[in-house]
Amino acid sequence: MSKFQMDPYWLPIHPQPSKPEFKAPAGAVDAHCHVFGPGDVFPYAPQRKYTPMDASKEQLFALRDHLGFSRNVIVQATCHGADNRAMVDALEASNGLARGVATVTKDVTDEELNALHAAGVRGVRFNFVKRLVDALPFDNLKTIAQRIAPLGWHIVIYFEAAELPELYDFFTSLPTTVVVDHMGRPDVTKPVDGPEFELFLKLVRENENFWSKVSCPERLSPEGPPAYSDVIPFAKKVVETIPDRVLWGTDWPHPNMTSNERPHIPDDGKLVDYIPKIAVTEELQRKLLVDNPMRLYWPEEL
Ligand code: 0GY
Repeated sequence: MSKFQMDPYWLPIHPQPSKPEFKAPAGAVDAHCHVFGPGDVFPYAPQRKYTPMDASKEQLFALRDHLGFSRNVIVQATCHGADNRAMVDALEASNGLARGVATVTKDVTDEELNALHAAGVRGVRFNFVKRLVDALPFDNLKTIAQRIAPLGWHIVIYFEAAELPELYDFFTSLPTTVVVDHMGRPDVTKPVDGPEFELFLKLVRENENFWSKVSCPERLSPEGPPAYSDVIPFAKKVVETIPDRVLWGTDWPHPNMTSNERPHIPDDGKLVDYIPKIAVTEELQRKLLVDNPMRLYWPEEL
Protein backbone atom coordinates (compact mmCIF):
# COMPACT_ATOMS: atom_id res chain seq x y z
CA MET A 1 0.00 0.00 0.00
CA SER A 2 1.52 3.32 -1.08
CA LYS A 3 1.97 5.99 1.55
CA PHE A 4 0.53 8.42 -1.03
CA GLN A 5 -3.20 8.15 -1.68
CA MET A 6 -4.32 9.90 -4.83
CA ASP A 7 -6.87 12.64 -4.27
CA PRO A 8 -10.44 11.33 -4.17
CA TYR A 9 -11.44 13.53 -7.12
CA TRP A 10 -8.50 12.30 -9.25
CA LEU A 11 -9.46 10.85 -12.63
CA PRO A 12 -7.46 7.66 -13.30
CA ILE A 13 -5.27 7.18 -16.35
CA HIS A 14 -7.14 6.21 -19.53
CA PRO A 15 -7.16 2.39 -19.55
CA GLN A 16 -6.97 1.92 -23.30
CA PRO A 17 -6.29 4.89 -25.59
CA SER A 18 -7.44 4.22 -29.15
CA LYS A 19 -5.09 3.80 -32.10
CA PRO A 20 -5.09 7.16 -33.91
CA GLU A 21 -6.29 7.38 -37.49
CA PHE A 22 -3.79 10.15 -38.17
CA LYS A 23 -0.33 8.76 -38.87
CA ALA A 24 2.28 11.06 -37.37
CA PRO A 25 5.34 11.77 -39.55
CA ALA A 26 8.44 9.69 -38.83
CA GLY A 27 10.32 10.93 -35.78
CA ALA A 28 7.33 12.73 -34.19
CA VAL A 29 7.85 14.22 -30.72
CA ASP A 30 5.27 14.36 -27.92
CA ALA A 31 6.63 17.62 -26.49
CA HIS A 32 4.50 17.87 -23.35
CA CYS A 33 3.95 14.95 -21.00
CA HIS A 34 4.69 14.00 -17.41
CA VAL A 35 5.66 11.14 -15.15
CA PHE A 36 4.28 10.92 -11.59
CA GLY A 37 6.24 8.99 -8.99
CA PRO A 38 5.87 6.17 -8.30
CA GLY A 39 5.37 7.93 -4.98
CA ASP A 40 7.07 5.22 -2.95
CA VAL A 41 10.27 5.65 -4.99
CA PHE A 42 10.08 9.35 -5.86
CA PRO A 43 7.97 10.97 -3.13
CA TYR A 44 5.55 13.75 -4.00
CA ALA A 45 6.57 17.19 -2.72
CA PRO A 46 5.24 18.28 0.69
CA GLN A 47 4.09 21.62 -0.77
CA ARG A 48 2.15 20.01 -3.67
CA LYS A 49 -1.40 21.14 -4.44
CA TYR A 50 -2.56 17.68 -5.55
CA THR A 51 -1.64 14.02 -5.14
CA PRO A 52 -1.97 12.22 -8.46
CA MET A 53 -2.19 8.60 -9.49
CA ASP A 54 1.30 7.21 -10.13
CA ALA A 55 2.13 7.38 -13.86
CA SER A 56 5.32 5.54 -14.78
CA LYS A 57 7.95 5.97 -17.45
CA GLU A 58 7.12 2.49 -18.74
CA GLN A 59 3.50 3.51 -19.30
CA LEU A 60 4.63 6.73 -20.99
CA PHE A 61 7.01 4.98 -23.38
CA ALA A 62 4.37 2.35 -24.23
CA LEU A 63 1.91 5.14 -25.05
CA ARG A 64 4.53 6.85 -27.25
CA ASP A 65 4.89 3.67 -29.29
CA HIS A 66 1.15 3.02 -29.40
CA LEU A 67 0.47 6.51 -30.78
CA GLY A 68 3.18 6.15 -33.46
CA PHE A 69 5.48 8.75 -31.89
CA SER A 70 9.26 8.50 -31.45
CA ARG A 71 10.28 10.84 -28.65
CA ASN A 72 9.05 12.65 -25.54
CA VAL A 73 9.67 15.90 -23.76
CA ILE A 74 8.90 15.25 -20.10
CA VAL A 75 7.87 18.33 -18.15
CA GLN A 76 8.41 18.41 -14.40
CA ALA A 77 4.98 18.44 -12.76
CA THR A 78 4.21 20.69 -9.80
CA CYS A 79 3.36 17.69 -7.57
CA HIS A 80 7.11 16.92 -7.52
CA GLY A 81 8.13 20.51 -6.70
CA ALA A 82 11.83 21.12 -7.48
CA ASP A 83 12.74 17.47 -6.89
CA ASN A 84 13.40 16.37 -10.46
CA ARG A 85 14.35 12.75 -9.71
CA ALA A 86 11.30 11.04 -11.23
CA MET A 87 11.65 13.05 -14.46
CA VAL A 88 15.42 12.48 -14.62
CA ASP A 89 14.95 8.76 -13.99
CA ALA A 90 12.63 8.64 -17.01
CA LEU A 91 15.11 10.57 -19.17
CA GLU A 92 17.88 8.18 -18.20
CA ALA A 93 15.76 5.17 -19.12
CA SER A 94 14.81 6.59 -22.52
CA ASN A 95 17.95 5.78 -24.53
CA GLY A 96 18.19 9.44 -25.51
CA LEU A 97 14.60 9.51 -26.78
CA ALA A 98 13.39 11.87 -24.07
CA ARG A 99 14.43 15.36 -23.04
CA GLY A 100 13.25 17.18 -19.93
CA VAL A 101 12.04 20.49 -18.56
CA ALA A 102 12.90 20.89 -14.87
CA THR A 103 11.84 23.00 -11.93
CA VAL A 104 14.73 24.55 -10.03
CA THR A 105 15.10 27.07 -7.21
CA LYS A 106 17.29 30.15 -7.35
CA ASP A 107 19.78 28.36 -5.11
CA VAL A 108 20.40 25.50 -7.55
CA THR A 109 24.14 24.81 -7.81
CA ASP A 110 26.19 24.65 -10.99
CA GLU A 111 26.82 20.96 -10.28
CA GLU A 112 23.07 20.32 -10.13
CA LEU A 113 22.47 22.23 -13.35
CA ASN A 114 25.27 20.36 -15.11
CA ALA A 115 23.90 17.01 -13.91
CA LEU A 116 20.42 17.93 -15.17
CA HIS A 117 21.90 18.94 -18.52
CA ALA A 118 23.81 15.65 -18.78
CA ALA A 119 20.55 13.78 -18.11
CA GLY A 120 18.83 15.60 -20.98
CA VAL A 121 17.17 18.62 -19.37
CA ARG A 122 16.98 21.57 -21.73
CA GLY A 123 14.67 24.00 -19.96
CA VAL A 124 12.98 25.14 -16.76
CA ARG A 125 9.32 25.84 -16.14
CA PHE A 126 7.87 28.95 -14.51
CA ASN A 127 4.31 28.30 -13.39
CA PHE A 128 1.85 31.12 -12.73
CA VAL A 129 -1.34 29.05 -12.45
CA LYS A 130 -2.56 29.85 -8.95
CA ARG A 131 -4.30 26.53 -8.28
CA LEU A 132 -0.96 24.73 -8.95
CA VAL A 133 1.71 26.73 -7.16
CA ASP A 134 2.39 29.59 -4.77
CA ALA A 135 3.76 32.32 -7.00
CA LEU A 136 7.51 32.91 -6.86
CA PRO A 137 8.81 36.49 -6.69
CA PHE A 138 9.94 37.84 -10.06
CA ASP A 139 13.42 38.40 -8.59
CA ASN A 140 13.83 34.66 -7.97
CA LEU A 141 12.66 33.88 -11.50
CA LYS A 142 15.05 36.45 -12.95
CA THR A 143 17.91 34.85 -11.02
CA ILE A 144 16.97 31.40 -12.33
CA ALA A 145 16.73 32.77 -15.88
CA GLN A 146 20.24 34.22 -15.62
CA ARG A 147 21.56 30.93 -14.24
CA ILE A 148 20.13 28.72 -16.99
CA ALA A 149 20.70 31.02 -19.98
CA PRO A 150 24.41 30.11 -20.39
CA LEU A 151 23.43 26.44 -20.77
CA GLY A 152 21.36 27.32 -23.84
CA TRP A 153 18.19 26.25 -22.02
CA HIS A 154 14.76 27.78 -22.55
CA ILE A 155 11.97 28.78 -20.16
CA VAL A 156 8.51 27.22 -20.32
CA ILE A 157 5.77 29.49 -18.94
CA TYR A 158 2.31 28.39 -17.83
CA PHE A 159 -0.38 30.97 -17.11
CA GLU A 160 -4.07 31.76 -17.63
CA ALA A 161 -5.08 34.20 -20.39
CA ALA A 162 -6.57 36.66 -17.89
CA GLU A 163 -3.13 37.07 -16.27
CA LEU A 164 -1.26 37.92 -19.47
CA PRO A 165 -1.64 41.73 -19.36
CA GLU A 166 -0.02 41.79 -15.92
CA LEU A 167 2.78 39.36 -16.84
CA TYR A 168 3.49 40.60 -20.38
CA ASP A 169 6.44 42.87 -19.60
CA PHE A 170 8.08 40.32 -17.34
CA PHE A 171 7.76 37.67 -20.03
CA THR A 172 9.28 39.85 -22.75
CA SER A 173 12.19 40.71 -20.44
CA LEU A 174 13.28 37.06 -20.24
CA PRO A 175 16.70 36.47 -21.83
CA THR A 176 16.10 33.03 -23.38
CA THR A 177 13.78 31.27 -25.77
CA VAL A 178 10.37 31.14 -24.05
CA VAL A 179 7.79 28.41 -24.68
CA VAL A 180 4.17 29.12 -23.71
CA ASP A 181 2.17 26.16 -22.47
CA HIS A 182 -1.22 25.49 -24.08
CA MET A 183 -1.44 28.81 -25.99
CA GLY A 184 -1.67 30.73 -22.71
CA ARG A 185 -4.94 28.95 -21.84
CA PRO A 186 -7.35 31.09 -23.92
CA ASP A 187 -11.00 31.36 -22.99
CA VAL A 188 -12.34 29.83 -26.22
CA THR A 189 -15.85 31.12 -25.59
CA LYS A 190 -14.43 34.53 -26.51
CA PRO A 191 -13.79 35.40 -30.18
CA VAL A 192 -10.56 34.17 -31.73
CA ASP A 193 -10.03 37.66 -33.16
CA GLY A 194 -10.98 39.41 -29.89
CA PRO A 195 -8.63 41.50 -27.73
CA GLU A 196 -7.74 38.74 -25.24
CA PHE A 197 -6.38 36.23 -27.76
CA GLU A 198 -4.94 39.06 -29.86
CA LEU A 199 -2.67 39.97 -26.95
CA PHE A 200 -1.30 36.43 -26.92
CA LEU A 201 -0.85 36.48 -30.71
CA LYS A 202 0.96 39.80 -30.42
CA LEU A 203 3.29 38.29 -27.80
CA VAL A 204 4.36 35.42 -30.05
CA ARG A 205 4.26 37.37 -33.31
CA GLU A 206 6.35 40.34 -32.15
CA ASN A 207 8.85 38.41 -30.05
CA GLU A 208 10.75 35.89 -32.13
CA ASN A 209 12.12 34.12 -29.05
CA PHE A 210 8.54 33.06 -28.14
CA TRP A 211 7.18 29.63 -29.02
CA SER A 212 3.82 28.07 -28.16
CA LYS A 213 2.51 24.63 -27.43
CA VAL A 214 -0.80 24.12 -29.22
CA SER A 215 -1.69 21.30 -26.85
CA CYS A 216 -4.54 20.64 -24.44
CA PRO A 217 -7.82 21.22 -26.28
CA GLU A 218 -9.23 18.91 -23.60
CA ARG A 219 -8.46 21.53 -20.94
CA LEU A 220 -9.77 24.49 -22.91
CA SER A 221 -12.91 23.12 -24.54
CA PRO A 222 -16.36 23.66 -22.99
CA GLU A 223 -17.66 21.51 -25.88
CA GLY A 224 -15.52 18.56 -24.80
CA PRO A 225 -14.55 15.30 -26.47
CA PRO A 226 -14.05 13.84 -28.93
CA ALA A 227 -13.73 16.73 -31.40
CA TYR A 228 -12.93 19.75 -29.18
CA SER A 229 -13.97 21.75 -32.23
CA ASP A 230 -14.35 25.01 -30.28
CA VAL A 231 -10.56 25.07 -29.71
CA ILE A 232 -9.58 24.37 -33.33
CA PRO A 233 -9.73 28.00 -34.62
CA PHE A 234 -7.42 29.12 -31.82
CA ALA A 235 -4.81 26.39 -32.31
CA LYS A 236 -4.97 26.64 -36.11
CA LYS A 237 -4.41 30.37 -35.89
CA VAL A 238 -1.28 29.88 -33.75
CA VAL A 239 0.10 27.15 -36.04
CA GLU A 240 -0.39 29.40 -39.06
CA THR A 241 0.99 32.52 -37.35
CA ILE A 242 4.26 30.99 -36.07
CA PRO A 243 4.63 27.67 -37.95
CA ASP A 244 8.31 27.39 -37.04
CA ARG A 245 7.77 27.95 -33.32
CA VAL A 246 4.93 25.61 -32.36
CA LEU A 247 5.05 22.33 -30.43
CA TRP A 248 2.43 19.72 -29.67
CA GLY A 249 2.07 17.29 -26.75
CA THR A 250 -0.41 14.85 -25.28
CA ASP A 251 -0.15 16.15 -21.69
CA TRP A 252 -0.40 12.51 -20.59
CA PRO A 253 -1.41 11.47 -17.93
CA HIS A 254 -3.66 14.56 -17.90
CA PRO A 255 -3.45 15.96 -14.36
CA ASN A 256 -6.30 17.86 -12.72
CA MET A 257 -8.88 17.27 -15.39
CA THR A 258 -11.61 17.84 -12.80
CA SER A 259 -10.57 21.50 -12.63
CA ASN A 260 -12.01 22.02 -16.12
CA GLU A 261 -15.54 22.72 -17.25
CA ARG A 262 -15.71 19.28 -18.88
CA PRO A 263 -14.04 16.86 -16.46
CA HIS A 264 -12.91 13.77 -18.38
CA ILE A 265 -9.75 11.86 -19.16
CA PRO A 266 -9.10 12.26 -22.86
CA ASP A 267 -8.40 9.40 -25.23
CA ASP A 268 -4.85 10.14 -26.41
CA GLY A 269 -5.57 8.52 -29.78
CA LYS A 270 -8.33 11.09 -30.34
CA LEU A 271 -5.97 13.89 -29.31
CA VAL A 272 -3.58 12.74 -32.05
CA ASP A 273 -6.49 12.79 -34.51
CA TYR A 274 -7.00 16.47 -33.62
CA ILE A 275 -3.54 17.37 -35.03
CA PRO A 276 -4.47 17.46 -38.75
CA LYS A 277 -7.37 19.79 -37.92
CA ILE A 278 -4.99 22.43 -36.56
CA ALA A 279 -1.98 21.74 -38.80
CA VAL A 280 -3.72 21.21 -42.09
CA THR A 281 -0.84 20.46 -44.47
CA GLU A 282 1.87 17.84 -44.33
CA GLU A 283 4.45 20.60 -44.13
CA LEU A 284 2.79 22.20 -41.08
CA GLN A 285 2.47 18.78 -39.46
CA ARG A 286 6.14 18.01 -40.00
CA LYS A 287 7.20 21.36 -38.52
CA LEU A 288 4.91 20.93 -35.51
CA LEU A 289 5.79 17.34 -34.70
CA VAL A 290 9.36 16.88 -35.94
CA ASP A 291 11.36 19.91 -37.17
CA ASN A 292 10.49 22.34 -34.36
CA PRO A 293 10.90 20.02 -31.38
CA MET A 294 14.09 18.55 -32.83
CA ARG A 295 15.53 22.06 -33.25
CA LEU A 296 14.73 22.93 -29.64
CA TYR A 297 15.56 19.66 -27.89
CA TRP A 298 17.92 17.63 -30.12
CA PRO A 299 19.75 20.25 -32.24
CA GLU A 300 22.91 18.15 -32.21
CA GLU A 301 21.11 15.52 -34.30
CA LEU A 302 20.20 17.88 -37.14
C1 0GY B 1 -0.30 20.47 -17.48
C2 0GY B 1 -1.34 21.14 -16.75
C3 0GY B 1 -1.57 21.12 -15.42
C4 0GY B 1 -0.71 20.65 -14.40
C5 0GY B 1 0.62 20.75 -14.39
O1 0GY B 1 2.69 20.61 -13.39
C6 0GY B 1 1.49 20.47 -13.22
O2 0GY B 1 0.98 20.16 -12.16
O3 0GY B 1 1.28 21.13 -15.45
C7 0GY B 1 -2.86 21.68 -14.98
O4 0GY B 1 -3.33 21.29 -13.91
O5 0GY B 1 -3.44 22.51 -15.71
O6 0GY B 1 0.27 21.04 -18.40
O7 0GY B 1 -0.03 19.33 -17.14
